Amino acid sequence: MHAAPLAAVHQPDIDSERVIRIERDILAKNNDTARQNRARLAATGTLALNLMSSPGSGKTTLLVRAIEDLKAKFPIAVIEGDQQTDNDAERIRATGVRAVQINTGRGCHLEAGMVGAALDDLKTEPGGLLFIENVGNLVCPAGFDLGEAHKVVVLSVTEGEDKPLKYPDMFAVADLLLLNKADLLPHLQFDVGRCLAAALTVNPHLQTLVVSAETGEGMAAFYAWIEARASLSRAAAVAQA
Ligand SMILES: Nc1nc2c(ncn2[C@@H]2O[C@H](COP(=O)(O)OP(=O)(O)OP(=O)(O)O)[C@@H](O)[C@H]2O)c(=O)[nH]1
Ligand SMILES: [Mg+2]
Ligand SMILES: [Zn+2]
Repeated sequence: MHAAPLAAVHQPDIDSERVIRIERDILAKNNDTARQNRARLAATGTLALNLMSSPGSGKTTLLVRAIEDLKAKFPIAVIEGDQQTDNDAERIRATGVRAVQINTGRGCHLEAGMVGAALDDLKTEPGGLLFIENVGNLVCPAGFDLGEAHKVVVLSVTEGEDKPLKYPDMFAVADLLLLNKADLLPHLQFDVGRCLAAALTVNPHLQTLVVSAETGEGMAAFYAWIEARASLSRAAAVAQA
């Protein structure tokens, strides 16, 4: 996704056809590994969600609240992606669920191979939830399938209502948009309707929920969304067995 344009911009003398070939190979290999991850998760009836957003939109805060509210109903495991630190994995572990931190170093997105390796460590329990928090970045994580059942994009109201139009790829690949930090709306010039319309312009099939990870507003609808899909994953695994 991003390797080619970045390389081409930073080193204009690189042969662009060669760059495109390398990029295609990287994505093909990633897609193969993602298929293996998806098969592994399907076998145990695990519902995997890939959460993506720009840095600081509230992914970890949302996860901590969701885990507190859902951990009595589901076995839950979390894969945390960040360039550096295991701060987010520590925040997740404080809830009592298992979390693996992946540090991507200079890398700006998770790839399927990293998730496969984390799955070896986590050993997800049957019928559970796997949350994958991607590296904070609204651009290239959109291009890398990890083997998840659904991509969830988080956008917070402090980021501006035009983001879906400026970064369309992320909103085009997502199944669900969580518009977070709704508790801050009284303090901002932010038109929720315009923002959601922009997102639907990019992706008419996108589902949208307005939430606050801080106050819990709107979170019940997110849990219902998760529970419905977790039931389907479990039923599919039983049928497959
Ligand atoms: N007011 C308000 N603040 C929030 C909400 N959700 C998250 N925050 C705050 O936003 C900041 C960033 O939240 P994180 O959960 O760390 O965001 P993140 O997306 O995980 O960030 P990275 O992992 O660094 O990309 C923290 O100060 C949170 O307390 C919300 O719903 N309302
Ligand atoms: Mg985080
Ligand atoms: Zn990247």
